[in-house]
Amino acid sequence: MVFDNPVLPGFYPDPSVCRVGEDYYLVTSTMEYRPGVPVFHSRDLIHWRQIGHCLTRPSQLAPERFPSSQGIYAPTIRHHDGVFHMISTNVSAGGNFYVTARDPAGPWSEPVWLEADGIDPSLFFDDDGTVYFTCQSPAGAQQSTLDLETGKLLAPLRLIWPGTGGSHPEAPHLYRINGWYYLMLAEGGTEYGHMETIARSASPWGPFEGCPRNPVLTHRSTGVLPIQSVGHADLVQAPNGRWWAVCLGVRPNGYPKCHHLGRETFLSPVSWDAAGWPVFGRAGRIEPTIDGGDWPTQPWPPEPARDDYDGPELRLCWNFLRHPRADELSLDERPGFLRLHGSAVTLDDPGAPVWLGRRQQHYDCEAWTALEFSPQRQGDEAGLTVRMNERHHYEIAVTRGAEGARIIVRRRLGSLRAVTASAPLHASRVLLGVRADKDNYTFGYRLNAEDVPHWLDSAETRYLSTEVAGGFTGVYISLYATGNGQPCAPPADFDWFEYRWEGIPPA
Ligand code: 6LW
Repeated sequence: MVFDNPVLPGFYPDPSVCRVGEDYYLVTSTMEYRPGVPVFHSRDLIHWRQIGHCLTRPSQLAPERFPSSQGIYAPTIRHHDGVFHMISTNVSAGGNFYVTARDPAGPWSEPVWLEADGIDPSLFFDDDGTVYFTCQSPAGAQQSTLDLETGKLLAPLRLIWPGTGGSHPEAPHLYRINGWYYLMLAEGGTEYGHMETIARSASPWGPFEGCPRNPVLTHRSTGVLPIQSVGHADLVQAPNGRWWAVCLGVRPNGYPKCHHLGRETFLSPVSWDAAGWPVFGRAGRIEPTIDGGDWPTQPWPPEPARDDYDGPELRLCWNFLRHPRADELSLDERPGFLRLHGSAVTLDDPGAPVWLGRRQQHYDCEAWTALEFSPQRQGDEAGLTVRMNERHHYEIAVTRGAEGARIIVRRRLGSLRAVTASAPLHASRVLLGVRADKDNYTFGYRLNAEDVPHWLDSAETRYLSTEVAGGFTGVYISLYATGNGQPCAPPADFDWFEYRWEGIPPA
């Protein structure tokens, strides 16, 4: 069986995986987006489908306005005694916590908050019933034992392994394999120096002996490889004894290298050498196409490209920005439409605009929406935005100019904000779209679904990249409404939204 990486394209960083019988479950970080921490299910580690989120209620994730790339960091998922545990850090409010569920689709429990500094927490359930809590510290992996009932650490955190000297030792995971305790660690920072190292000991407290081949996974100093920044890995063993790892990585584009889809989830086969150390992929490298050998696959039916907003709930791919929307978004005020009541908050505010987004997961893709909106005041605006953060986004929108409604393309890049194309609009219904390739977004509109698009303007992808915009997230394609400083007078009604990537030829 040959498979393509990433197995979860788009902004799905810091993956963690566990197995229950023949089923695998995976979680990733969500930062300022909600609901928090998506849960994916797979039968083969290659094909994943989302089944829920861990953090769906304000009591789990308070409606605070997390700055971009803050909020929910690196989760770990483990299953023990019929219960799933997801442990993570809210770096903006509260620190480390865990939630539990018997059904990984949810609902998940209220959070149990821990008194422990450090990010990237992890749990390990030993055979004797001891529960280990391991997390990052600036000096390396630190650890304590934990009373799961109360969330109390049973001893002060103790440094157990400093790593191999790389910067940012983080994301420690402890495992027991063949009688050894293995401690795996990310080092080098999540950027191009990222790597994964491993050590082992007869005791969970060390002393840990590092693998002589460390780092066991890295693409640092291999600028030509199409996948970069690999690290932050988690191991899992299949029922047939085979080992695999998930990790994060990026797919840079162009020169100088940039990536705008975020840190994505990759899968690597893992074998063990004669001395009992893991070998990731091919000699510590992960390729875009991997021959996984004899391995049965179980794909899921494809997700529909179009959302008609006919159902009572939003599909799991949709996220809110910083705030769980209640009053400002409705699927039943106008049946068959997603209705947004734009607030005063603008797309440039580090607040919570009325916004609903899905990840851009493919370099070559096209997204369209049908919008019914009649702006009444200058400032009333609704449309489609391609967002990295509040300082780096592009939109095609309907707004009101001096002579009536207009379609505009706007770019917000750092301190620059400019409308770069516009056209008058004499209808209350319009289709707005964006076509993406590796290098450009091209924005257009149609008055009828059968029309050829009027392409208005193009803008470079690289200015929405992590290298330019900073942060830990990736681009979202989103619907929004705003009054730009005052509530938007009319509602914005979106009839449907479509995201296509298969069969889209490169522009
Ligand atoms: C995460 C840290 C990291 O907590 O990035 O790649 C941070 N590693 O482990 C945010 O995702």
